[in-house]
Amino acid sequence: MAASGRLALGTLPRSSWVRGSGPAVLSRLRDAALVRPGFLSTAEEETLSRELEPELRRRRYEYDHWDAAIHGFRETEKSRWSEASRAILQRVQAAAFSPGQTLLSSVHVLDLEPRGYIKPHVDSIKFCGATIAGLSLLSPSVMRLVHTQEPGEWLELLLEPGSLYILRGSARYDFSHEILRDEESFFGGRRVPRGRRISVICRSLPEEMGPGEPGQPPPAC
Ligand SMILES: O=C(O)CCC(=O)C(=O)O
Repeated sequence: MAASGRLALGTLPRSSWVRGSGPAVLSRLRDAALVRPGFLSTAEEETLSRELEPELRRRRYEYDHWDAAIHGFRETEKSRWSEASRAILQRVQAAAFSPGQTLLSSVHVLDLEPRGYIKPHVDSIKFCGATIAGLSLLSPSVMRLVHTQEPGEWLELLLEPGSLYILRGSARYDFSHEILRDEESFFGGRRVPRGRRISVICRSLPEEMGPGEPGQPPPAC
């Protein structure tokens, strides 16, 4: 049943997952801000969650200082994965990155508690290249992108569990991104109640950096 539900997702229009301030921004970011709903099978979601849970459980949720980008989170940088998870991450790499792009060697895993959220930010160019790709597990959420110079230009991405989002080029450099807190978690008129959410985020290497020297990114890069 779950599998046929996931197949049906592919027939829905893009507007079911991406909405924006107007047709121009939607068209301009068509290939720069993408959601692939149902990218993971239920079994793949469980594989990742089962592997991550023991590592995350050892950590405490952190709450922000006045200027921190994330509230109510714990995180880890993971470079060793089971064979099954490696296969999933290879699918992410093939779907989101071009063959010429090198990825950061460790994958950022972020666990937001139900009241947790991520404030608007642009990932530092010191720690992250042109592409960010994230898998969402456990809870749906809404990611909002706002143009840093033209705040009237925005996109919202509905991130269901099992979905993959990809931000590249202009969506990554010219727009801030955030994960909305539960009280503000709406996709258009639709309420998207937030529970605990785990994201598994792959990033390309900063353009000027060699593969051996990635820095240690702070929370939210
Ligand atoms: O949790 C996510 O998918 C987004 C994470 C994020 O904003 C970041 O690490 O820069």
